[in-house]
Amino acid sequence: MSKKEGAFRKTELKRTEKTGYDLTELRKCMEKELDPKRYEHTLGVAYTAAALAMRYGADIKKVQTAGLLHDCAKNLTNEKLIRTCHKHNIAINAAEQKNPSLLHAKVGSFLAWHKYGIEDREILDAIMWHTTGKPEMRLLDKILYIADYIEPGRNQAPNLPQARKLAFVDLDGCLFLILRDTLAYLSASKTEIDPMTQQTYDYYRNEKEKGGCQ
Ligand code: DGI
Ligand code: FE
Ligand code: FE
Repeated sequence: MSKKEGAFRKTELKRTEKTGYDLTELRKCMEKELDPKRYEHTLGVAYTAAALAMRYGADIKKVQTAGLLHDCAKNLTNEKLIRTCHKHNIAINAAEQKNPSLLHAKVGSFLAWHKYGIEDREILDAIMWHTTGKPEMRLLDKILYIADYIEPGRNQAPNLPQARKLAFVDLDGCLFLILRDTLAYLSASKTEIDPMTQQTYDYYRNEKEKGGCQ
């Protein structure tokens, strides 16, 4: 790996002809970048996402990549998150202004591209939307969103046993359960709700009512 010169000097991931880049290398980068608990969570998300990819026929390497990188901006301070957004023209909405930690998803997606050299739009999008979700999520987006919530290290959320089981039976049913519980939690804790979190919930509630979820 090259020495860091600028704050976001591109990390040179070892690339192989067959795989494009090496997941082991990416894992080592995250071990250096994140605190031990966050790194454990990251591994949990990557393996849970891989299991879901096996179940639903998604690309296993892509979901592991998204899982490994999804919280790569989590150790940045609020100031650094905001500075990074200003420097690279990443828009900050009112909810993010009030609660800058929400920006770790957008900034994480940016760093996955700019620092870690991931070019796959689907991976970058999954990272971008992993906190709020978004309407019309792709399979990869849903897998990362759900894996982040149910990975083995999580123990706080209500209905975790149900969500964990449902994830392997009914992906959209599980997605809705998580969205519903997240919104209930946010409403109860009276924190700012990002418009995208609300829009995602409304979209999937509507889908559920139409019976359009698979
Ligand atoms: O980064 P992680 O902790 O692994 O997980 P995450 O990126 O899903 O972030 C989880 C937190 O984000 C969780 O406490 C709920 C919160 N969150 C999700 N949507 C919103 C939100 N917080 C606020 N304030 N507003 C939102 O719309
Ligand atoms: Fe996150
Ligand atoms: Fe996470």
